[in-house]
Amino acid sequence: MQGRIVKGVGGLYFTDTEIGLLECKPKGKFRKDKIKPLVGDNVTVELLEDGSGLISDISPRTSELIRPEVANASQAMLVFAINAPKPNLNLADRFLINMEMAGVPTVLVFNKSDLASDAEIETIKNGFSGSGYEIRFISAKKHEGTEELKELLKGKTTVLAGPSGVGKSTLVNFFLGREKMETGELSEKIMRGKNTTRHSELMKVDEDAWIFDTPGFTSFDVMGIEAGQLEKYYPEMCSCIGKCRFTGCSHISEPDCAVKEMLENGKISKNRYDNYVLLYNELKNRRKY
Ligand SMILES: Nc1nc2c(ncn2[C@@H]2O[C@H](COP(=O)(O)OP(=O)(O)OP(=O)(O)O)[C@@H](O)[C@H]2O)c(=O)[nH]1
Ligand SMILES: [Mg+2]
Ligand SMILES: [Zn+2]
Repeated sequence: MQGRIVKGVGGLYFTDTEIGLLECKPKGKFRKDKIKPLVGDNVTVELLEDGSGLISDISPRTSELIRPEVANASQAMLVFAINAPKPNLNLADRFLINMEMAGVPTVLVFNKSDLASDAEIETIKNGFSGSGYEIRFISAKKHEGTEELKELLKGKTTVLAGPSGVGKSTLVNFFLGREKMETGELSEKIMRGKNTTRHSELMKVDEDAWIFDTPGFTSFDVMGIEAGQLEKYYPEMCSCIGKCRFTGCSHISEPDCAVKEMLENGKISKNRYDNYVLLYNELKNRRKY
């Protein structure tokens, strides 16, 4: 029988099948081969006598993310609040780079427009100008921009990701049309989420639209690339590759640099460029093991 893992808790995998939700364990061979089933996996399940299931095969994945740890997402929505909690745009770039590496297209969603000023929205827009990423400003609570966002789910498996307290689960509940996911207030003193969602969960919005709700994160490592490759993961820089005076230009202090020219002409935003420099130096100084 075929199924799809919708939730995993402590080694148990809840799998959506033609006969309903089954609690499944993976076959021993997976542990031996160091393969971990992921939420989102399409699997073959054998029904056991006690009514639970045994995962006997995992279909090849179209994508695999490490953070959040999900399989077969065809699109990501990176959710931040416009101002409560304040967005960390460096974290946004880290996430975007990882999605570029994983080959998963990402839409930027800035939530809580009901609490935001036009100036705050403008600052965020400018922060991503030239990047090519689609940005939506919405209010999950007041249902502003949410119907339009829901349109983007069609035909896709979308993973909602972002820090705690930005409204991912509130948005999921809007998409589902019911209060399935628990949501949590921000802590008042530090305006931060309380990590209400603890496990990634996959849900069906429609026959052809699935969404993952995922736990919030506060940090994000860029793994598996060298500083010199970072430019490849900034889409707006791609047109510059090879056009600087020096081969291997870091785009930081060299003269006649095509990227710095873009910065001067406003074709790459200061926000994106500054984060590039921070990440470049971080990758450069990372200890090699
Ligand atoms: N004002 C306002 N508040 C919102 C909006 N969307 C969500 N919230 C509130 O923000 C708080 C956090 O929402 P959640 O949906 O729990 O956030 P989350 O991103 O799922 O957080 P974690 O599960 O902890 O990662 C709740 O109090 C929501 O009611 C919005 O559009 N406007
Ligand atoms: Mg949540
Ligand atoms: Zn350069």
